[in-house]
Amino acid sequence: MLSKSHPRYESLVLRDKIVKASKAGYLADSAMIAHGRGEAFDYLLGEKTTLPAKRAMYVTVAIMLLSKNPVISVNGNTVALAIDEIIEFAREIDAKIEINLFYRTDDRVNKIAKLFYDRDYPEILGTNNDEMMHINEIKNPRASASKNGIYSADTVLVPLEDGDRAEILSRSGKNTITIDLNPLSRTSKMSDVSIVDNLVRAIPFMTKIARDLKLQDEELLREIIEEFDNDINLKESLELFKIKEEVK
Ligand code: PTJ
Repeated sequence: MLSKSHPRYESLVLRDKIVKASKAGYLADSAMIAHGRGEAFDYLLGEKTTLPAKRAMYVTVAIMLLSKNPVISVNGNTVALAIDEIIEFAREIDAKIEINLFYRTDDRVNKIAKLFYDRDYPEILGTNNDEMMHINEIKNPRASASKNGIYSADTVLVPLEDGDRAEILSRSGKNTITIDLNPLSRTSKMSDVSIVDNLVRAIPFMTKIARDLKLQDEELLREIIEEFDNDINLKESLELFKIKEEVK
């Protein structure tokens, strides 16, 4: 039992989720390494949502609200850390959710799909029953996507995406939005909007933003998007990675 008084309580809760998901058999073998890398970046960021991250999130929500077919991509880590928050966000902005695994196996897909069915979310895409296509006809498993989901999407939000897939998505002309704690990753550099934040903070924050932006004029949403420059924002995100404490 984790004690709430532990100074690293929140971080330990996330580790526990990853460990349980790993035991349940739906995480990639390297999922813990990916999580650990994320933890290290988050530590250096002060485990707080930064101003550039918030800016990128407003732009993300504006783009998704204006999109015809926005899709949120989920992998093992994302499901382990934030499945309920993802469903809530998808419902708030009327987006689809697609299982999109870098290390895809039928068993992992079935296990993840069941987690969505158990939460009364039968419309989950990317399952083994789904019609899968190849983005831009690239015959590479990294380009596979559900016909009604990522394949035909105009906007794709991909937390923790691999660089190859981010590149394929970005080249396909889709609005590619990523959540990645590493501002130097190929994924962050390839994307149209890069949210440098922990997805466990970013997703619920965007649900709140959506509740506000849904009430605003489309013109305001377009202004938010037009004023945004991802390269500048990414540089600002990077500058916030510094050691703020002195060693005694
Ligand atoms: O479930 P699968 O098969 O799709 O596999 C998922 C992983 C994450 C194992 C796979 O995509 C992978 O190997 O990813 P990478 O290349 O290790 O990249 C993961 C990136 O996500 C790193 O840049 C981490 O810093 C970042 N990251 C890790 N945890 C979080 C995160 N970013 C935001 N929020 C997190 N909680």
